Amino acid sequence: MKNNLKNKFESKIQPARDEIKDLILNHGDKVIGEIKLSQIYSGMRGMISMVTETSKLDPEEGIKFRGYSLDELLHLLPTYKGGKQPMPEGIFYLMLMGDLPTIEDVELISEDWKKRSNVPDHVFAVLDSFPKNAHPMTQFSAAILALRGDSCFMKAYNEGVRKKDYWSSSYEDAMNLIASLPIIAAYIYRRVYKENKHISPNLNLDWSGNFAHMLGFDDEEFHELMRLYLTIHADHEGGNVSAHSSHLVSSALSDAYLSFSAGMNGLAGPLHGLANQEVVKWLLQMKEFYKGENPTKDQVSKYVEKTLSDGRVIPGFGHAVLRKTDPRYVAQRNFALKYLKDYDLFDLVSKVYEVVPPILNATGKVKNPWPNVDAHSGVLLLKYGMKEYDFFTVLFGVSRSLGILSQLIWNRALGSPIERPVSMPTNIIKKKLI
Ligand code: HAX
Repeated sequence: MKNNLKNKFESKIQPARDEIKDLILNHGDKVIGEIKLSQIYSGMRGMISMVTETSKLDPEEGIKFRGYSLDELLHLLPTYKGGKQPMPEGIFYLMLMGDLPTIEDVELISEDWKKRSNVPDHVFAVLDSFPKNAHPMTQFSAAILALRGDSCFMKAYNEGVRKKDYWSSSYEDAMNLIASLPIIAAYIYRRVYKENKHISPNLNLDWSGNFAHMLGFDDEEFHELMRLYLTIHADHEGGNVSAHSSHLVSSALSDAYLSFSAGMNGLAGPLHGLANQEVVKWLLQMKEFYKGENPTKDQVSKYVEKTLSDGRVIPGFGHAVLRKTDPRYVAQRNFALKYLKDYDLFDLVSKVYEVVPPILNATGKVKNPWPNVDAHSGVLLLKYGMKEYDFFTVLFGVSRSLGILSQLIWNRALGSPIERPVSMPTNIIKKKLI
């Protein structure tokens, strides 16, 4: 089987370049949105200000990857032999190529990533130099930077590559980085929590299965969970903090390593990807508060009220764009209904799902009282024995590489410009208005 993904991708570039050139030429002066003063002071909510091809978030319908809803993709993407969950290789193909992969396309990506999964010794030495209590996301981001010595793009750039060919070496960087992330993440996990006892890759497995194996989990159900997990966290259009920060950094022609590491620093914030660890911490604290008993709905309500009156947010609830229950939450709930029915923490998550939205609604200020992806992911991992919840955002990060890096390849192919919006001090804004 010949791996012609790169050639197939190349054939998509010129038509896409022509399409955008034509759009700008014929419609470049058209207005497609207006900016209100309040948006400038509220984190640019609702402003159309960048182009992302890989996925689009609809407030009501949730994420769509190249036009397909998550629910559709859970049925349409190829699955691993005998399994039911989609393989993340498939969503990567879809985001990069714009159309659905065949099983052969997915297997070719799996094979390609296996061949590319090389992490030089100095990266492990960088990780070994961290104190074990350094947050796993700090270690993850630093290791990605340490890998950068291998950047094909920087080498090509230093050798004077032409702008129209930037995409080719960026493609190599993106594929090499995606292939290597599970090794780095598993190394961090085993070093910090499993007495530095590392597990060699099993190259008979797919990307997710091998990752689960290197983490130390060989239960096929956990492998299926990993496939689901790494698929549903892959992308959430371009405006979220991790995708946007990667996009911004890469617009300066910083290579894939610099750009992706920047995105991971954003993902590590508690209002974004770190929320998955915060949810588990909060659930366990609630259980402890009720002396280890599984709280009743009434007790959950009281705990939620207490969290709010302490001036804290309810982790895993709310969203800057979504206005309904996150379809990624629903996908995980369906997995739990199948495999975790009698698990006490799933029962608690279900009670929280019933209790929190009306309480958040009653505050009168929360725009979306419904759960997001992070409200559910942690308990699934706990159930299979992965208890070290400060590692969970690293798993999210490994998945997010698929969306961020497929878009980075497109940005290079389309010659996306350096990003440089305008900022203003309040006194000038006032002068413009009054
Ligand atoms: N609990 C309590 N208060 C909340 C809340 C929550 N879950 N969600 C929003 N609010 C509050 C905001 O803090 C804000 O209060 P102030 O006006 O006093 O500042 C008010 O409601 C309006 O906020 P909003 O417009 O509804 O929400 P934002 O777009 O400003 O913020 C957040 C969106 C996701 C950051 C927010 O809902 C939040 O903090 N949620 C909890 C943390 C979380 O789950 N983050 C993960 C989000 C998904 C993600 O990125 N995953 O990686």
